Amino acid sequence: MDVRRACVQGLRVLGIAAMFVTQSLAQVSRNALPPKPLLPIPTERHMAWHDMERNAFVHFTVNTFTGKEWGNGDESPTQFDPTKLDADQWARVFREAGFKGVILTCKHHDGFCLWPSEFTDHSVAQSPFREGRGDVVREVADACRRAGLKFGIYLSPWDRNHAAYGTPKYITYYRDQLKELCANYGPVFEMWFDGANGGSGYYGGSRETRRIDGAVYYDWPTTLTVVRSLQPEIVFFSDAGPDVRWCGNEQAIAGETNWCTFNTDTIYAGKSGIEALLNAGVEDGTKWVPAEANTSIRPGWFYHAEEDSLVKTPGELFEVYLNSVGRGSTLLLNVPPDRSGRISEHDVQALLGWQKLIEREFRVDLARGMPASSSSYRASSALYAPENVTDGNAESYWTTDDSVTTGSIEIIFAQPLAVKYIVVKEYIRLGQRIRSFTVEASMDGRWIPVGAGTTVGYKRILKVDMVAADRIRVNIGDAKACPIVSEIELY
Ligand code: FUL
Repeated sequence: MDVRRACVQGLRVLGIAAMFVTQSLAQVSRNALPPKPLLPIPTERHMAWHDMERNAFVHFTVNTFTGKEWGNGDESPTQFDPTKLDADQWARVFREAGFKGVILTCKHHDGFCLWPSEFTDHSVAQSPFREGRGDVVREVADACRRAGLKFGIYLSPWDRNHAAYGTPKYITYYRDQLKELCANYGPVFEMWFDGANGGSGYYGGSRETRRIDGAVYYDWPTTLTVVRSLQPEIVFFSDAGPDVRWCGNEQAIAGETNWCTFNTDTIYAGKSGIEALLNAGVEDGTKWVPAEANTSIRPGWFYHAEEDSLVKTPGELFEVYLNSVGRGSTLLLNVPPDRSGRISEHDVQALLGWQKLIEREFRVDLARGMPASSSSYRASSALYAPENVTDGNAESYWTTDDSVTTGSIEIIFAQPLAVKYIVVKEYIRLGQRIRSFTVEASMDGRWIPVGAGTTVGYKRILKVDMVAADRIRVNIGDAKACPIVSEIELY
């Protein structure tokens, strides 16, 4: 073939290809538009928070030195004396343990401030720590930044030290402190508002019981606006939101059914008796308020030497992981520093053992890159084909036509493989949809049921009795709208 003929033929091939591209683009735009979001959907702030999966909680104050869990507010700041405080050690351990962020109790219910607040003397400035010139908040925030961890703040609304607690003057004080913390320590990823309001306290010497109506007294909407203006990316946690809700228990057991959706009428209410509601969420809730699951590595929130033998084992922490992250929640695990100001070796070993266990159990995703088939897929377009769930890309997904709310995806192995965990992820950017699903495994063409669940959300991990399978099938039995699955991983 001479050069001229070759060129003409080449152009013809290009022309035909261009025609196909134009045609298929037209088809895509007609039939295969992505599903419309099923409201409510997460914000970008929520998505960044979901992606963190595991954060460390740090309870540290005068209680560490008095042996209490709730200080009365009359503790002398001179009792706060961590002589070997090493925030870089905390950050190193937390990073190695797989945490992405750290939330520090800058002030617990006893009112003692871990930073030299200009609005009170009841702080590190009056303590022997760094001869009164120290700032624990600064050291921790800086160490987190150096270690690539995000930093978050806990500032107890209830203050058993402050003379004005219960009056409007205290709300001004509380907001001034929030401003100090939000303006001077770099980006804050999460603000943790504790719901506890126990009543009795020192209160500047009055030593009495003060009761407030939590839903009204704190005027949360104004406080949140103040904080948001200083930290636009912050996520607010409280018992019931507004950004992130409590999972309803302090064992970090997220709901077996766990909707990220919730209703605003329950926000700030501080009501008791809503634990079950917080745990499960509200299927038709009008706001995206996912559950955060918190617990402590020890029986108490603060360090007590007598609890050294009661630190959760790596195996127990792994169960905590499955019950929280494995049910679509973010885990907030408390690891309290000891009196020297370091994370004790007992806790370090438990955390590192836990991380090793997670790495061992989830080492190789057997589904990655494997062929997949499905009962149907949206507009039969490759954009929504079942292979998207095994491509390791959280942004691609399998979905069905709008009229279809059930479906099966099958992952096919070249030879039988042993499977112990099935991980399913919904593409929650378009809303949480799946109400129930089952999993089956095939051995020589015979299908056996191996697991079932209700909601999926950000991530759902099902532990199954080890099966040797040549195919695994995930069946979406019920969904609020066409189901959208971004990943299926098998370990
Ligand atoms: C509770 C508090 O009373 C505990 O002391 C601890 O801070 C825990 C995380 O929240 O409401």
